[in-house]
Amino acid sequence: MTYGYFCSMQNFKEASEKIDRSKNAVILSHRSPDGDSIGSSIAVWHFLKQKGINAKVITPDPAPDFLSWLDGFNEVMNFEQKATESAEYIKNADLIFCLDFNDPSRVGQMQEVLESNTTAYKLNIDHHRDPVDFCDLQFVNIEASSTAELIYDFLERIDELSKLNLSMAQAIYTGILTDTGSFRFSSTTERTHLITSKMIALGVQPDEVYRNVYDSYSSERLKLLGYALYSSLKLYHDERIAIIPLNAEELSRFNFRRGDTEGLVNYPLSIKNVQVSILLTEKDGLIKMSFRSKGEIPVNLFAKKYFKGGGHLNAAGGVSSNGMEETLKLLETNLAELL
Ligand SMILES: [Mn+2]
Repeated sequence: MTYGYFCSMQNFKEASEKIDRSKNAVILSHRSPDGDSIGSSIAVWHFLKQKGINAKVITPDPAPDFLSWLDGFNEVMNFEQKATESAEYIKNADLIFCLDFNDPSRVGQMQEVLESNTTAYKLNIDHHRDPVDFCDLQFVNIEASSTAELIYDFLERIDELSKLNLSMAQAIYTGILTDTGSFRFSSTTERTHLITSKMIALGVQPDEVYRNVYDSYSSERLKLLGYALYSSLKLYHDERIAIIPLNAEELSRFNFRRGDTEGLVNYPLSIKNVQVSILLTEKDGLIKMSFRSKGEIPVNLFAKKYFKGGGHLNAAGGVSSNGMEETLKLLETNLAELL
């Protein structure tokens, strides 16, 4: 494995040659795909198609509807609905892109077939810390705002920036927009804006992307947001920590659909003193947890210690199989560690 931002140019030369020789590629991303994983995948898909390579984007479970306007979204296949067909694609691939995840277990049920293909050239492009060694080339920069930003960097290193077109630019822009919380997280850098400006030069219209991504909610989603903030939000330690617990019954009351709680965890951070925000949602008997923090509070370490999770300093995830009540108790007992 070659790990790090500064993979040698020799590594990129090899990657470029492998891509040129490839006939069948698959592009995989993590469970509960988001704007960054789908945007990055669709950008790479357009690139490979231009190279005359058969390419398929496969996600472990369905991609959220707010991305359906992206050119290529309808071609995305998901393993949950088409397990056999997806597995065939992965088995027959001679080139595999693993985007926006740092550990093969993040692809859920696709892990086995991904690992059983030992002949494909595997590339990992990602920005999560502590990557597992599982690909031939791991182009990982934990300081990058998003994997989408790294797709641009990757194309630059393999000298393929000339392939960028509007569809790719929209996909990359969407990945950056959603993973930076609309350019407001600390991961937003000069480089982020530089790449964004190039996407705009290619024809991306920021207001149009914003409307497509954020102004496409159902009325039920907006009511769920209202309910979560009015009824569910709890504040602890002088309003320095916020928790929003939503159980399965509450979610179904608002006809919950995949993606409906996306971004919800960020709202409590707008309260003056809140340093940490935690969202708990119940699905299939599991409690899914999202953590956000301001400044130097490492929610990834907390998520790892108690909830089999991980992620970034200011944005992490975790999971609990102990039910809502017990999970809340465990959280409340240990919250002070976060301050
Ligand atoms: Mn990402």
